[in-house]
Amino acid sequence: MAFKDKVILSHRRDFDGIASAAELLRLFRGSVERAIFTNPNKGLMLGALSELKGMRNMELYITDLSLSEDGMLEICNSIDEIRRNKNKIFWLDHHPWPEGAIQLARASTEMLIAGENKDYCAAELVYTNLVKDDAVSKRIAELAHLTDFNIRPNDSALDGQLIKISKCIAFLDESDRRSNELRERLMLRVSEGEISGEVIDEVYAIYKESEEKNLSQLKETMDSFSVGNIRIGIAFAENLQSNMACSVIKEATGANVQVFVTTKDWAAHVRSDSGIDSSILSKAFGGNGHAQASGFTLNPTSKELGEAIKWYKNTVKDSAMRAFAR
Ligand SMILES: [Mn+2]
Repeated sequence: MAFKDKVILSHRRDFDGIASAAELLRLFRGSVERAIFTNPNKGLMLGALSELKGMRNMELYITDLSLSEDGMLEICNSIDEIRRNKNKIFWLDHHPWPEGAIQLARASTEMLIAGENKDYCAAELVYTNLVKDDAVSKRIAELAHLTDFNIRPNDSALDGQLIKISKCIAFLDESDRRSNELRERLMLRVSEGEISGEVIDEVYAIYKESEEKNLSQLKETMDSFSVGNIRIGIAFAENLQSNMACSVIKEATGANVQVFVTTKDWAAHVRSDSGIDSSILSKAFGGNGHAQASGFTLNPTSKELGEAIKWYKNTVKDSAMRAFAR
């Protein structure tokens, strides 16, 4: 059987994940069975993979998702199980992978491009390794590079569009039906090489309503402290685009390391000024990332929001004292 259905499993929270899927959609036009979006933690990855258990004779493309340290074996077992149903697995990612993870995933995939890549984001890896020749996809990959490496283009109109679509994507980082439908439409729009208009305006209007509420929560929970030359700012909101939230924290506190925590999933998004390695802090909590952009997740025991935030702040503070004191 020559014809195979394609299934895409990509990163839900950022433009690079959506862009990788949009390129594959162009490449495999008409034969993409479905695109699933998730984030690289154990629960979400296993949940996404479990949706594919009954499928046969498909090619599964996993993009912009790393294999998380927590759940590494279970995730690979789940992939092996999918593979035993005559499916093929192609996995392309650029995040740092935990020790032993690449070797583990190698045995479960037909193609694996993984591990920290300081030059290329996932959409660029998809372009150079799979797409190879398509002007629209090339452009999509270039745009993803800008957002993923936090590079602001000189063209202010383009800058505005990238900020806007990134906010929309972060806002849609949920698994309810409405978010899934809007994200699907947004991916289709990107696959046409468009990053503005239509569904993006529609999502942005919904996002704007919630932004005000989230920004005031961010300001109310903001805190900062110093460890030597390093000033760390931390703040919380239910959901905001991470780069934007971190720049608000930086502006308000003067911090050169900014920690933004989304209380919907307790994920911390860490950014730092150049010359400071934010991943030192993230790694202390079992997270990962690059020097200027990293992340980790802590799970507060208290269900009460104020208590949980207080606990989170204290935990980060204690650990930052040790991590950056070295
Ligand atoms: Mn990426």
